[in-house]
Amino acid sequence: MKIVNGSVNVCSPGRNFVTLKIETDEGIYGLGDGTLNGRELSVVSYLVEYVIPCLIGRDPFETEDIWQYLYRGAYWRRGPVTMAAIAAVDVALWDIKGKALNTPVYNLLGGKSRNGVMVYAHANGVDLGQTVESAEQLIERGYLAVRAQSGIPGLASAYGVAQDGQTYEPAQKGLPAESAWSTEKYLRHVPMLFARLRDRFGDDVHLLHDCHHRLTPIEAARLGRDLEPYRLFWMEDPTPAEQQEGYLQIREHTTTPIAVGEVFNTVWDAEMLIRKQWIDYIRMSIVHAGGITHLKKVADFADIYHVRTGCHGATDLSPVTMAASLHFGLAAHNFGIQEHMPHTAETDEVFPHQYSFKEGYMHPGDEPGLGVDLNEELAAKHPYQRAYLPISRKLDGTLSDW
Ligand code: KDG
Ligand code: MG
Repeated sequence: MKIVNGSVNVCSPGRNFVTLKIETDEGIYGLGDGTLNGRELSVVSYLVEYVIPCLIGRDPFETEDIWQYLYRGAYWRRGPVTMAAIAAVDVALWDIKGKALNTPVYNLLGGKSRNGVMVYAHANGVDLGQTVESAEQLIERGYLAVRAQSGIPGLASAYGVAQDGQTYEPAQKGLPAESAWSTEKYLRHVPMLFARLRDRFGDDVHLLHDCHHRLTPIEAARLGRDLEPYRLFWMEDPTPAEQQEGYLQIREHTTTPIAVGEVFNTVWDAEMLIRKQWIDYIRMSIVHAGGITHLKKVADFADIYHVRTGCHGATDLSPVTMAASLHFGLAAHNFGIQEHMPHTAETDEVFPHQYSFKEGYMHPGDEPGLGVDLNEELAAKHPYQRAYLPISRKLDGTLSDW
């Protein structure tokens, strides 16, 4: 089998998505996601101008060699644009392999290690009461694990909290929105949220929280300690991880489990974190970390050090990535949990898919390949619109981590 064509679709059914379609001389095609929130067209240009021409004529079964060709062969390694483009190719090729062999992708990754993929959903509200209510609705819908984010008294907006009863979606049209941040107010408020949640829902539900890289290591250590009575499943992205040793400081002070990695691109971003066992969950995603080929290596490496997976799954990761993550999560031995932030109905229509949710678990379905498609006619009705993630400033105006 030979690759005969590659094309990139950019659409915006509620938010922007970049989808690569690779076609073969046998009529089989595969899809890969290359969406990089707020920087989408840079991946498009990388794929169209530099990557696709190198794929024509190649055997789509050679996922390892093609991955190495695109990674080592570029000389300029790593970075989110490069790795999202490589991921788009890699996932499309695994989709082709599955279809050609008439088997779901999870069978190519070792087969099922479990019956379903436990997912967590997002509860949020402008105050504690609304967040508890939102968690209750999710638990009633069958979720066994809930991430909770709440508005903070004295701050007009907070990460992960929807405005005016809308669904939370951070990227917005126009220039980047700005929000105000106060670590002090946040650190006072979050333990109250989890006290309320544990009190209301008891011990069985898994509770998670995302700090979104906003704390210093010692602030995160303090939050981890304050949250210990509420036994979180994880505290996510407590501090930026460019300086990996910051995580040692957190680890030395708290037993609250730590998750990080949604902005990582290769195993090298997490190598020390994993090897030193400073984290419990690695959250790298298939789309931003070079595809299934690379994430499998990361997971196998992490497995040796008791680190489990917890792949990023926000709405800016398209249904193609969601499907790929579910195949991966069904197969990986050290799977921990998968994020599930459901897409809008418009997005689900543009990307018809086999995956489904039942009683706290998701399943990728048993169709050959990934079990997800792209309705190009419908996609054309939702043209790309430039959008940015917000930025964040401290109360005195200093730019801080969003
Ligand atoms: O594009 C950025 C989002 O994917 C990110 O803010 C979502 O932190 C996130 C999460 O954990 O889902
Ligand atoms: Mg996050």
